[in-house]
Amino acid sequence: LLASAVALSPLAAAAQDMTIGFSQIGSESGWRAAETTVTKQEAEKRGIDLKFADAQQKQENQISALRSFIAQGVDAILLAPVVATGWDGVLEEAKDADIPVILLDRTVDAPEDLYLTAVTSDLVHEGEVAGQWLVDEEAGNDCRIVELQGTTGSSPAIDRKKGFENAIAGHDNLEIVRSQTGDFTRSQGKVVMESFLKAEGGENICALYAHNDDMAVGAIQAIKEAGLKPGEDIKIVAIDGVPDAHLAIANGEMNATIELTPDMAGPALDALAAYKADGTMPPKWIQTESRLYTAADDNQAVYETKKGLGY
Ligand code: GZL
Repeated sequence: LLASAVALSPLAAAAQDMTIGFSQIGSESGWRAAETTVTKQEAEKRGIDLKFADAQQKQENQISALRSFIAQGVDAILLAPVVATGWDGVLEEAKDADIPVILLDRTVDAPEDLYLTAVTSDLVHEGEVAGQWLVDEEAGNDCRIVELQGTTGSSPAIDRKKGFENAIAGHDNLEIVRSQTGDFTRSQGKVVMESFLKAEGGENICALYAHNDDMAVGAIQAIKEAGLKPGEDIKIVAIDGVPDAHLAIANGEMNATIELTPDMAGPALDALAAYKADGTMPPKWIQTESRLYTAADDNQAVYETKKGLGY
C-alpha cells in the first residue's frame, strides 16, 4: 500500500522508462573517460536505458549513431560533438522525429532550435584563466610559449585558443612561437612536444599551454627525455583537472590546471526531465563551473580523491 501511495515526483516519473541515445566522441583523454563513467551513473540513477555509442573521434560515426538512435525512436539524444560544424542535417532529422538533442561539453555551429540545450564550461574563460596565470607567473620575463591545441575544429580548441590569446594580448613579454594540434591525446601531445623541442631548442622554450591535461602529460615525458625539468625549465599550464595533472603538480612537474567537471550529464538529464514532464524549456546554455589549481593547492589529496572516479 505504502509503495503505491508514494507517487514518483513529476520529474522522476518523466525520467522513468526513458531510452536515451548517447553519442560519445571516444576515449581520447582521461577526462572523456570520466565523462562517460559519470553519464552512465547518472542515467542509471534515473532509471534511464542508455544506448551508448563510441565514435573513435570520427564525426561520420557520430552521425551514423544519431541516425540509428532516430530509427530506434529514442526519447532523447545526448551528443558530445567532436567538431563544431557539419551537424545541421542530422539535427534537422532528429527535430523532424521530435527527438530532443542535448549537447555535452562542446558546442556546434548550428541554429539554436536544433538542440534543446548545451551543457558546457565557459571554454573561452578557461583559456583566459590559463593565460592570466602565465601573465602573472612570468611578469617581466621574456617568455616564448608553445601551444598544444585540441582537436582541430572542435569548440574547445577554438575557444581555449581565443581565451588564452585574449589574456596575453598587451603583454609583449609573452609570445606564442609554436602552435599545433595534439588532438587532445597523450601520445600526440608527446610527439608534437618532441617536434617543438627539436625546432626551437628546449632552452628557448619558457612555457607550454596545452588545451587539455592529457597532452600536457605526454609533453612532460618528451621534456624529461630531452633532459629538461618540466615545471621548472618549462612551465606547464593545461585544462581538465585529471588525476595525473594533480599528481604532476604535486611532484613539481606541472604548474597549473583548470578543472573541468566530468558531470555534464546530471544537469542535462535534469533539464530533459523537466522538459519531458511539462515542456519547461531550459536555457540554451547550461554553464558548468571551472576552477584553477596551482602548487598552492593540496594536489596530492585531490589526486587521491579523483583517481577512483573513472578517469
Ligand atoms: C572540453 C572537452 C575536451 C576535454 C578533453 O569541454 O570537450 O575534450 O578538455 C576532451 O580532455 O578530449
